[in-house]
Amino acid sequence: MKTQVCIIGGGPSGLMLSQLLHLKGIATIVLERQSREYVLARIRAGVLEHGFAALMREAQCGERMDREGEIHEGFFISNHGDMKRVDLHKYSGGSSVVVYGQTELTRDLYEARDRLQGVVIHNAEDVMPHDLKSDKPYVTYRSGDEIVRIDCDYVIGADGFHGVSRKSIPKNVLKEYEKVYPFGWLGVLSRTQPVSPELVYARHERGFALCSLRSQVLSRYYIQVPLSDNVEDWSDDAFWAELKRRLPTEVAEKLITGASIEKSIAPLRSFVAEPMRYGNLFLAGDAAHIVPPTGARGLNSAASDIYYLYHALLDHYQRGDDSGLDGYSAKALARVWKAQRFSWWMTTMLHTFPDSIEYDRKLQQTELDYLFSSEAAQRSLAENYVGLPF
Ligand code: RFL
Ligand code: PHB
Repeated sequence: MKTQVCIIGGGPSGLMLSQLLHLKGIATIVLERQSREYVLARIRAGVLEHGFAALMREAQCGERMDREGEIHEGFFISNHGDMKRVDLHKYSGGSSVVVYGQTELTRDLYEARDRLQGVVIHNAEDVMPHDLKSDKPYVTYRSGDEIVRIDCDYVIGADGFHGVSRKSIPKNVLKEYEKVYPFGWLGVLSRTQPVSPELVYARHERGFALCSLRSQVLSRYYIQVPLSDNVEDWSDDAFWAELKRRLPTEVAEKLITGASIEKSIAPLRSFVAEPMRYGNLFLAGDAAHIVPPTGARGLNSAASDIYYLYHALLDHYQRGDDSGLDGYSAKALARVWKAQRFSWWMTTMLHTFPDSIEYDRKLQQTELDYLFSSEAAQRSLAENYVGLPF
């Protein structure tokens, strides 16, 4: 097989890039290790910044997001039960975020790919990029007993944190920065009315908690748990009881509980790989960087990579201009590191660290006091949460 751009990974990053390029007449093939059902069963992000939403519209798949997604102009931070609102709209110069699940967004992208008869190959095993430093790179994968080869101009590594793309860059070329947090988030999805129309991020000595939502009938809640905990340790009843303990009384009293329809633990980690290009391989999204979810930045950082890559590839194919491709890694990383900084700051301010000393806890408290006493600090938070410009 032959294509112009071979994309490894059929998550939001890979599908979005494939759709955008296809609309401009650039041929792509997407190779996805899992089945479509598997990809669509993963429950992940819920908050989209406007840059991402605009990209969805440009990819001609924003219709359902615009109809069903909720615009949020603020959220709450509770500090040991004392709840204050962050006015995103006021402090970001009129911006906001869109609450729309990654699962729904991925479904919309798959449907858009189907409408244009885009090629997405599922259950592609042993995917392997080759000859990345040459101008004739290719990707192989296994389908049953058959090894299939795809010749291409460029390979995009959009295969998430555990993918093969980043691992195919020689160790002496790649520099990896990593910070592993000593806790995870236990998340529950339930078919219940959300406790609050806006998200509630709660700091509590028992651990962080977050009240989020997917719609007015679907809630998403998280609590900080030690890394040693297993999902099986947590019955629904134990989860609801612990969540209530960490929320302000007036919120906990209103909480509607129900059976969980998904329950999972995600470890918290910050990670960046530099550079994001090796020869004709370009990394995008979680394949190159991940953040702890506290700042809702993960998917939104993937969006800016895709935006830069899309324009760089357009410049190459339409005008023979390679400056965008040459500058991709540096440009993407500049924004990636700002998302890292913000996610680290939110995580540090709101979680309970098992090894913290009294001094650290005093600083956490002071950080929150300062935040709500300073318009400049709230402006900084809002500017980052709604998304820095691409
Ligand atoms: P994905 O979604 O991991 O997709 C990569 C795809 O590549 C496939 N793959 C392979 N395919 C072929 N060959 C191989 N060798 C392959 N290896 C892997 C995988 O099957 C998969 O389908 O990466 P992508 O597209 O870059 O998207 C990134 C986002 O998924 C991620 O950043 C967000 O979910 C992070 N995140 C959040 N981001 C936000 O912007 N806002 C949020 O509110 C938010 N909340 C979250 C989150 C992530 C969470 N978890 C579980 C880590 C909440 C949570 C709990
Ligand atoms: C979610 O709804 O899954 C969610 C929302 C905000 C975050 C992280 C996760 O910061």
